[in-house]
Amino acid sequence: MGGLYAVGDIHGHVDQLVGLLFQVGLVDADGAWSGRESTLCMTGDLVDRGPDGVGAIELVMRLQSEALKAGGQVACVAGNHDLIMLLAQRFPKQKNRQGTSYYKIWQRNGGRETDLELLTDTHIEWLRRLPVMLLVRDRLLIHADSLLYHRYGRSIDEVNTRIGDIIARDDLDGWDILMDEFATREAFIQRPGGVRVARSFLERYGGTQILHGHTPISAVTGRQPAEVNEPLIYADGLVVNLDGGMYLGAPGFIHRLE
Ligand SMILES: [Mn+2]
Repeated sequence: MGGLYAVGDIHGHVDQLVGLLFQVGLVDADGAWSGRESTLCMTGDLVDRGPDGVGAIELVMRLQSEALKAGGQVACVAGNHDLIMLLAQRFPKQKNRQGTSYYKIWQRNGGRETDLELLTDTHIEWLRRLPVMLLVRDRLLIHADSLLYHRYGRSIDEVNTRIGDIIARDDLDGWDILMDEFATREAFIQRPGGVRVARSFLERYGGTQILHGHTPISAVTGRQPAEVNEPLIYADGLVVNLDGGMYLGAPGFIHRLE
């Protein structure tokens, strides 16, 4: 079995990601998967706020297929930015319960017009099928440090199926609720309660450690984004925040778990 690696929210920073992957040997000088049987976990938020969201989608799609052929894996969950871009693409004029159009919400959240122009049906289908939760080896991979997942089920399959249904059926009420839920964060960080919350989350969904993005580490620690070069491991080691804050100008990092 190869190594286990994880990276946080990319937000369109494709060149930076390729550079980081090259440093740890997961891609070669041409950017092709060279990680053999290794596994790379990604927390989602591939798009928005950065230069090349569609390029990030294409990179992850390609690395998934190259890794698979090599006996490795690139596991990626959907982040709220990936989902809101889907909404803006499909229902730009539709308004949420607060009366704001999805297009405007997406734009306010850092949506890039060029990404929407470059987005193809293949990208859209791939995004629509992204899971929101995965067990990778014994790590529980999610996007948000939030208990929103509880609302959708008691198992990984149930959560992925219920959220997948909302997306597949274009259930706009369901979408509204999902987007509101994705605005929450920091569920595992309170002291001392966070440890207990993390433990019960892991008991419910499985795994020994939660991997998440969504909340830049600099926002939690008060450090400068540019200084963040490692994950924030907290809640007695039960939770790993991988969001280096690339969209804030941080260098980003790849965390080796095994
Ligand atoms: Mn993010």
